Amino acid sequence: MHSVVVPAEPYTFEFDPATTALLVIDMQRDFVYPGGFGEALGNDTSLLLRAVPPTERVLNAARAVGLFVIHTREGHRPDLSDCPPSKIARGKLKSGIGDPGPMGRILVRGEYGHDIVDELKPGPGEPVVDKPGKGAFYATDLDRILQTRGIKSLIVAGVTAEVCVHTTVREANDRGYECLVLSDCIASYFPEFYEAAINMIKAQGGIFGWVGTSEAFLEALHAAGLLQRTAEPTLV
Ligand code: TIU
Repeated sequence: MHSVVVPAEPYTFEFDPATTALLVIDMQRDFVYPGGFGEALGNDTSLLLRAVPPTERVLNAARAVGLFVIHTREGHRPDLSDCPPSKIARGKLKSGIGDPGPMGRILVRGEYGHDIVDELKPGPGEPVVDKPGKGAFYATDLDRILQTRGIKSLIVAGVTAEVCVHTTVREANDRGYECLVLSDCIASYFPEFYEAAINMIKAQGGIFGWVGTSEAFLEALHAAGLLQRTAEPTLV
């Protein structure tokens, strides 16, 4: 059964809410705020914040219509026993994985910076998958969780577009999941990589999946009769 139809590229994305999950990738303070891993890598983190408000709208809508919601976090055990030495060494960073920072030890589980931003805080019954790598399927039980729920399609949001989002969408695609990536709900430190990441997903007939907007996704939920329209605050 396909009851929701979303205008998307390269063509319409159709999904059954019963077999679809919203996957929110690595919306962690360590990436979107200064003082974390993203800034330690030399990036301007402000570019990532623009994905938070649309993702919050999508998350609220997903909860309202009963979509399964899963969050991921990139990070490591406090003793870094699950972190490849190559990952720690990469970049020759002055301050890197495991080092203390203003939001706690960088990319370490249990630290303030490692956790998900307040706006997108996981709710009850929403699994949080902690992953040591860029892809959310690598060395995690994400596939098991999705299979157990009978999930076939993924609505994807998160950061960063060309790193953890792309790696995860590629992994998901190879496992047979159909992915709709919401373009305004993903972000990159590099505008040119953001564009390329989106283009690479939808090119060649949707070689990795589909690309749509949060607005199109929300409108599709309305059109399917799953989501009530709420009065938007009017400007006076
Ligand atoms: N550096 C960068 O763009 N991303 C990451 O290191 N991890 C994620 O994308 N989550």
